[in-house]
Amino acid sequence: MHEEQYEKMWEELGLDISAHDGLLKVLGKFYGDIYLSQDKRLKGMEYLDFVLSEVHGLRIKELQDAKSEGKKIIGTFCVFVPEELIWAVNGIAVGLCAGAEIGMEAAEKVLPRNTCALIKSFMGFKLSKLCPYIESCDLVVGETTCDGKKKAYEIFEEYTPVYVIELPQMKRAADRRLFKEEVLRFKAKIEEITGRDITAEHLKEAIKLINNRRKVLQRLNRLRKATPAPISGRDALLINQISFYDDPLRFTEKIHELCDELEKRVEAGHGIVENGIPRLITSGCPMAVPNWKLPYVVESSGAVIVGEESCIGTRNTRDLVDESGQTVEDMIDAIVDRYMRIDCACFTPNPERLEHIVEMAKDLKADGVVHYALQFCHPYTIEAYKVEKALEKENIPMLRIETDYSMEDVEQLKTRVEAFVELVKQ
Ligand code: BJ8
Repeated sequence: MHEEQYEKMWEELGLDISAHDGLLKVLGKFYGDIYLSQDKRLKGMEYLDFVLSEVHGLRIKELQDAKSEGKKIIGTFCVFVPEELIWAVNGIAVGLCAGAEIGMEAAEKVLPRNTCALIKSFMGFKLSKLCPYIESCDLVVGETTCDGKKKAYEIFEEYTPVYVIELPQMKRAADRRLFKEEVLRFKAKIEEITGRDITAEHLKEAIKLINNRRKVLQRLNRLRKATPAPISGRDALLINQISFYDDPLRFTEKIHELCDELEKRVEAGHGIVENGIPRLITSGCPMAVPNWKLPYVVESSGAVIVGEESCIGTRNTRDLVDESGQTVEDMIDAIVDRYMRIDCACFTPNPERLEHIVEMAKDLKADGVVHYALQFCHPYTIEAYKVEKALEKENIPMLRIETDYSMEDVEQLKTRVEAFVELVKQ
């Protein structure tokens, strides 16, 4: 499709065309500097480069075509939204990204300045008319995770249709009951807006579809145990980021191809870096597209990232939905069980996350952990204390980073990360 045709599509979606052009230019330059400059990239990354180059083009066109066939597009901001229900009614779930600084000024007109960058970003994208994904959505699904998101959705719904799922804050039997009720309420909502009932057959297919996408990402993670690291953390993060909006069937197929290539590289003992380069994992808040700042800083400071303990990472791919259920009721229970295992810092207490981080660090032979939290994110900035203690017990060093989406602190971050890399080398 030609650029002019895309422009027509963006106009029809109501985007601010000149601001949007500016965004695409910045994104292209940023991507070139951070991604295309890497050595020894896998051939399979070409697919990801293509998807990203068409992030506001081809995929949006696909969504528009699906809409004209009567499909509904449902946007989400959190991995707690059980997307299987959306796919089961022949809808399309899209993880809305919220990883750019753009639109902050507009966002700060309705939100306090000291709100986390992720929340300001989704508000800014909407208010500045910059995101074709948000504009394509028939419904955006929010959730009561942190206070910031919960309250921001009340404002967001003045601009776009929003539906909020109540999420418990603890994991007792009563909390599971509450969440199950919420999943059923969401099921009814999705059925209402699509005019379709969720059948056992369709739900089963949807569970498989999304499990398969999780399985290929698990395969990718297993391959990253190899020494030397066969893929950069930046590329692995990008793969995880794209999983939120690409077609799941195509994505799974393409990432399996990439993993085949990776497997050969591992068998040959080749890597993206030299042997002996410190291996780090990042842990904490999700890094949404195009938030590549920290991975770039880490990987240009003499280390390689071998895992992401994050919702755009293992927190989203670790657990599968049990596929043995035969009735809708069985499958809803399996979905509830799987989602209640997510170890987001919004829960209290949250010991599973600490166990998972330690387990991951050992499994991936990581030399250290970079704890990443967005400024003003209370769940993750506060939980960093417990994470540090848990890692300390295992003699695994941790660096605590609090930042936002601006580039102003890059040099300062670099100095701190370089010092940490020196420390873990000893
Ligand atoms: S399950 S991590 S995707 S809530 S960074 S907006 S927590 S103040 S993103 Fe999240 Fe779901 Fe949890 Fe995952 Fe609030 Fe913190 Fe901002 Fe955050």
